[in-house]
Amino acid sequence: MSVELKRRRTGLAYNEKLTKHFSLWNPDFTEIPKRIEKPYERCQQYQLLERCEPVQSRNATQEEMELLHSKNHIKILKSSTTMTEEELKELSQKSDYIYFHNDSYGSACLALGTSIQLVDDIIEQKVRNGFAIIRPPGHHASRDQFNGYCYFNNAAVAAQNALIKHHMKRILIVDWDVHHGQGTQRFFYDDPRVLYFSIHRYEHGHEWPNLRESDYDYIGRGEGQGYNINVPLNVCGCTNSDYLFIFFNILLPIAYQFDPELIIVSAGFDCALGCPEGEMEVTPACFAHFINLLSPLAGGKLALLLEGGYNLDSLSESVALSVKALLGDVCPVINPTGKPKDSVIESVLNVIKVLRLKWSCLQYQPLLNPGQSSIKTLLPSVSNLNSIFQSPNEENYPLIQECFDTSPDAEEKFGENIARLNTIIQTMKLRKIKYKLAIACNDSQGGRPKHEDIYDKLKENDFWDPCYMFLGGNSCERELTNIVDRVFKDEAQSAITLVSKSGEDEESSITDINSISIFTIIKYCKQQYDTNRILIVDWTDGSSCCKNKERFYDKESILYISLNWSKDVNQGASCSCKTVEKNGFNINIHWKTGDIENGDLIAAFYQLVLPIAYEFSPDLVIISASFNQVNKKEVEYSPSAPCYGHVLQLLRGLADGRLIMAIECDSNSEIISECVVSFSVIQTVR
Ligand code: Q9C
Ligand code: ZN
Repeated sequence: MSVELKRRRTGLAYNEKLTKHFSLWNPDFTEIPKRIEKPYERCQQYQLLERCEPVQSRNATQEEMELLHSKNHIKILKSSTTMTEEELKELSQKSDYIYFHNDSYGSACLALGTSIQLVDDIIEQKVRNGFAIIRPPGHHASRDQFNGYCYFNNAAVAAQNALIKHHMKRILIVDWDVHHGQGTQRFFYDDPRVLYFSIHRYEHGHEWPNLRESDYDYIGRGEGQGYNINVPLNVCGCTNSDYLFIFFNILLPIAYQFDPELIIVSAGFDCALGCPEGEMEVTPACFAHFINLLSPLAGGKLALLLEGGYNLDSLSESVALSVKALLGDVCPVINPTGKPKDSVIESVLNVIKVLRLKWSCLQYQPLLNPGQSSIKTLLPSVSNLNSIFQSPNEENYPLIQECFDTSPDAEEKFGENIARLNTIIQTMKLRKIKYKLAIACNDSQGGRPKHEDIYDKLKENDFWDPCYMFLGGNSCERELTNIVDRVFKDEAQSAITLVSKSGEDEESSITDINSISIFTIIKYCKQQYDTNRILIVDWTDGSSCCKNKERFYDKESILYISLNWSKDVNQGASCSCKTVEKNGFNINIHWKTGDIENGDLIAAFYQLVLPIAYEFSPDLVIISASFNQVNKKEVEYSPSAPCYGHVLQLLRGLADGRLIMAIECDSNSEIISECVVSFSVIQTVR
């Protein structure tokens, strides 16, 4: 196997020594050794271990600990190694939600070193991305403070190490643990090189760690202003819809504009369905979608470090599905998304309100008037502040601190969530597919690249992946039904077919031919596979919307979104198509040639295509594409080929990865290879 192929593997870090640390006086205390054993076991059951590259677990060096922690802090932790139980108890009571054990130092040291190692391996391209199944967690630890089961801040130190040792300039830390990572926030509050983004349960300050600084208006300071983003969740029960809403509206646009070189995820699964700490309802499969959405960024350099997660079943399932997503497996289908909660909308609008001056990608949002009734700034009144927020100098905590809400309402909801979780886990259907991509190349049809051309191009660029499947066909129609069969019979995740202009027929435009192919595909899918909902995304040139309108108009089972290029600059304005017709099942975005660049395409996807597609929840996505406008001299601006690769990667999260792409080609094997490469951004499916 070539080095290039090897470097595209996913790293997995685990060490059973990390199970040694536990609470002596309350062995069932939430942060228990099983929290890493069970997820690792689940990965094994899904046969993921053999597909990953083991990452060396190692202890952090003194120097590494000192990157962000004080000598005194390290000394105290080290001294706990030889303490008696009485001494351990005494020390534990000085910190909030912390217990000390003789192995706490050893475990914390190993968890930290392993985090650094994983991030190093990703930066040095030894692995493409990776997951560290570690404990104790880290994001609550600050320079001089043990807090919330955390001793060393794994994510922050790994990021600092990447800044210092690898001279990284832009690192994104995404913290989806249900608690605010106040430790991480404090380290990088003034630093524009590290963008800290956290979604957390806040309840207007009533949720632990009860800090004023966890609210949305803490956006960083000085040079670092705008590089700290808090999305406070003021209600429980937030779902996939709420989280994806936050991803599409804040995280992803800003991440795109920030353009990180590396992404570290403080991956806590206490926001997952069934976790009693978070009382949120993100389903395990949704984490795969988070990863898929982030994966085009930073060249795929994504390091997930385990933080919280206290329901072993939901934690294990979520971790395993995350690792699968890192491996490039298709994302399991999630329920159609719906309207986010009003409270979440309010938080998102508040975040946009304080950040829109800094991040121009947010400026297409309407300017918010603070007096507007829908966007309240619901900070607690001043008289309340002391009773809600923690004072920093508290120094005496009970030895056994309660964790879960035991009110009857919460108990009942908890029971429902567990039942739902169990159903989800038991009925989880995962597509197991040998080939990543079926490519239809019928050499007998003139006017399009032969499969050898594509093959050569891929090899030239070291993108060759043994998971491509080349198909022929005696006729156009046979070829199309063939690729549909491959995709629905789970032989290939996705498929590409090259649609060519037949002969020299001037009357029928290329666009028409593509439409005919799509019709063939749709008809066959409905006949043979009983598909209910098909999403068509069309970015061919010309005004195909006007023609396709008639054809795709009949049924609500087809959602047609076109991002259309008009060859004639004025055509966009004068085209007779309305932007949205037929109850919203036909959506036309008219673009003028030369006006559009990468940011516009990305914005259209985050703002329109993806939210609508996730709500529609198709069982097949058809992409009708042409790339004639890419790389053409006469066009001043146009999205680049890799940018199209990115949006393809985003669409791959839908329909269990069932994507069929019909590309119009005028013999440009270069661009087609580029497309094929975009399906290989992540490593092989085997
Ligand atoms: N519900 C991590 O998840 N419990 N630490 C607060 C209020 C403390 C969490 C109780 C949670 C510490 C890494
Ligand atoms: Zn947490």
